[in-house]
Order: sequence, then structure tokens, then C-alpha cells
Amino acid sequence: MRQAGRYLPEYREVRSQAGGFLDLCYSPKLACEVTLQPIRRYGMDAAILFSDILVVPHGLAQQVAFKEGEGPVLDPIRNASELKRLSLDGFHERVAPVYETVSRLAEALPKETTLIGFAGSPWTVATYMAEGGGSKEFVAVKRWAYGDPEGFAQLIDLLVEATIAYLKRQAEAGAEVLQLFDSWAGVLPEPAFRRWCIEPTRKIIAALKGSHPDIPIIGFPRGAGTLCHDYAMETGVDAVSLDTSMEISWAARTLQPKLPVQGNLDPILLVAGGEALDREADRILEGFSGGAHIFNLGHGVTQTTPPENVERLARRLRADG
Ligand code: 1CP
Repeated sequence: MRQAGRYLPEYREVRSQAGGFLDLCYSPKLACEVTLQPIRRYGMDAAILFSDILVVPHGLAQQVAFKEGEGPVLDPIRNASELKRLSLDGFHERVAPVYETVSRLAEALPKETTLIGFAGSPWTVATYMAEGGGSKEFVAVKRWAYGDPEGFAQLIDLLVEATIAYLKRQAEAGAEVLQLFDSWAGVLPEPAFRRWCIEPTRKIIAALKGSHPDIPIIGFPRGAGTLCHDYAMETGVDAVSLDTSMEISWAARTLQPKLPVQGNLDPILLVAGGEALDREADRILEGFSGGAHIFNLGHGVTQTTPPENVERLARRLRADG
């Protein structure tokens, strides 16, 4: 999950030097620095590359901007003819600074700290591309997917191809694990979930396993509920990351015998802190103690998190061994 960000004063300091948020993502020196910040403070077992899932649409020549206090703003693409504005030509050149950041991190990180590269899953990235930013109802992207599935498939196929190329380069630059974020997997009905989340993810993983069979791939189908089982079984992921709403006993019974799970502390418990945080961390450790488990949040760290609560959690997890 996101572990860097504005809750850390040292991030805000670097962010204020960088100009825009995308400039930060495309500055290997600064992106490397903000990736390392939470590792220095807390010594997590893994560092996640500092970048964003919207680097991929930008690499495909879509206009992408991050407006202060507003989040991402994109020039929307809502049908097959608008899709012609995008191209894979020049993709690697545009996103090359991200590969450079990965190389620097591979050098800079302590040997025992795993470097996680990532990309958004095609469905989730497509929601931002069609909506022109974040969304509550996903009307534009769903109207396209439901109304013209053949046309929408062209966008998803383009994203599959770009994501494969992008993650291969991250692996070559030194990423040791790759994660696919499908943050909006949970807004689709079952058949659409299978077509637009499971199927593209399966294609991406098949290609990566062909070129980099030893790199584990973690999938995060946020909000998928019980469909998380089919996602875990059919996409070829090596581990599945669980969101906060996932019932632990269900996941322990249904998923954990088949593959490692990651998760799923409510990030708002890191805002609340205190015994509520301790109790919930213990409940998660206990619930997943019967199999392979990577302790993590159920979603990214939020901006109002007091850094000392992250420290408290890290200490507690270490004490547990
Ligand atoms: O300056 C800032 O604080 C901007 C906030 C921010 C940060 C810290 C954004 C804007 N992106 C990021 C970095 C980021 N994004 C990482 C780096 C990890 C790290 O080093 O800690 C990662 C893995 C992401 C992935 C990402 N971006 C996702 C998938 C995971 C998730 O949180 O669900 C998504 C959906 C995005 C889009 C995005 N980027 C930024 C914002 C505010 C958003 C969400 C917009 C929305 O509300 O829909």
C-alpha cells in the first residue's frame, strides 16, 4: 500500500521542492528519497517504489495533471475514436525516469529490504482515463464498458500491453516483487468483473511469468468480496492483498490454504492509534496465524496519520516476531 506521503513532514519538505506531483514521480533523485523515508523511520520489510498508477496513461500520451487539493485531472477518453489520441510510441521514453528510480532504489536499499514495483490494473487505470479523474459513480467508464464492450476492450488491451512492458522494465531495473492495484475492482457486477478485472490481470501475469518467472506478483482487487477467490485462483497471482472489509475468517479458510494473503488493517486505525490500533493488529495476526501472511494495511496510509502511530504499530509487529 502507499506508505510514503503527506503524513510525513520530510515528504512535505521534498514535495515542496519538486513543483508538481508528476515532477516528483519523474525525478529519480527525489522519488528515491521519498521511497526511502518510511523505511528509514520504521524499517519496514519492503519498500514500495514512489510513483503513481497514472504514470501509465501519461506514458500513453494522455494529458494528466495533479491539482492541489483536487487529485488527478485527465483529459477524458470516452470512446474508441478518442482512443486514437493514445499511443505506445514513446511510452518508455516518457516513463524512463521511473525505471531510473527503481535502479537507484535497488542500489540504495538495505539488502534485507524487498523492493516492490507496481502498476495499476487496466480496469482501475481505465476508470481515471474515462472519468477524467477520481469518481463516485463511474458513469462514464461504465457507460462505455457496457454500451460498447468491443471499443472498451481496445482501451483495456492497450493498457494490458503497456502494463506488461512497464512492469518488465521495472523488473529489469531491480524490482523484486510486483504489485497490481485494482482499487476499483469492487464497483463491477460479476460478469464485468470477470471480463475487465480477472481477464486482463491474467494476461499481464502470464506475460510476466514468461519473462520473469521468479518475480512474485501480488494482486489487490479492492472490494471484490467473495470474488476475490476466483481472482486469486484464475489470474495466476502469487499472493492476494485484502482490503479492510474482507472477513478474516473467510479469507483464512478460503484463500490462505491456497496462497499467501496480505493485509488488512484499516488505515484509519493509524489515525486513531492507542489500544484500538493494538487490538486490531492482534486480531489480524491471530486470524491469519494459520498460514502465510504479510501484514499490511487494507488501503494506503491517510494524510492525517500521526507518524508515531505507525511507529507504535511497527514496534508491536516486531515484538510479535
Ligand atoms: O502529494 C501527495 O501527497 C499526493 C498524494 C499521492 C501519493 C503519495 C498520490 C496522488 N499518489 C501517491 C503515490 C502513490 N500512489 C503510490 C506510492 C507508494 C509510496 O511510496 O508510498 C502508490 C502505490 C500509488 C497508487 C495509486 N494511485 C492508486 C492505487 C492504490 C490505492 O491507493 O488505491 C490509486 C487509485 C492512485 C490514484 C491517485 N493518486 C493520487 C491520488 C490522490 C489518487 C486517488 C484519486 C481518487 O480519489 O480517486
